[in-house]
Amino acid sequence: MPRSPDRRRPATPLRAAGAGTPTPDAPTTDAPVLKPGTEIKAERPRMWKVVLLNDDFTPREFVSAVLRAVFRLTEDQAHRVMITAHRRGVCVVAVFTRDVAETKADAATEAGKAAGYPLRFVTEPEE
Ligand code: TYC
Repeated sequence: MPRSPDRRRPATPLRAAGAGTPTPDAPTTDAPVLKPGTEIKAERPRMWKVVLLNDDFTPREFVSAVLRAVFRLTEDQAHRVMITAHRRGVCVVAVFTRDVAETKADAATEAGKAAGYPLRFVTEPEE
């Protein structure tokens, strides 16, 4: 599925002064130039939640089995997540980088679809 770029991240990485030699065809005007020796700290990538949604049709045992297979939860963890979604409507399964969260949510949703169930997992950014 196509997705839009994350606009909250700066498009241009920070460069320290002297880190690269400007060339005539490489504009440097919008690249922040830092004093030599300035410490550059990388930000941690934003993390994404995988959220399990309740429905009225998917059998509980099937939900737990998918949680174990796709998210590597133990039997006890899978049961707790499943029963929380069943009672409250939603439950956070785990948190990953965006790509991993989307891949796992899609795989888990597809496992339900392949078995004829409306089971759904969605992703959302943390914070
Ligand atoms: N509510 C479902 C039932 O009663 C079980 C279920 C639990 C389905 C959690 C989805 O995310 C879910 N069979």
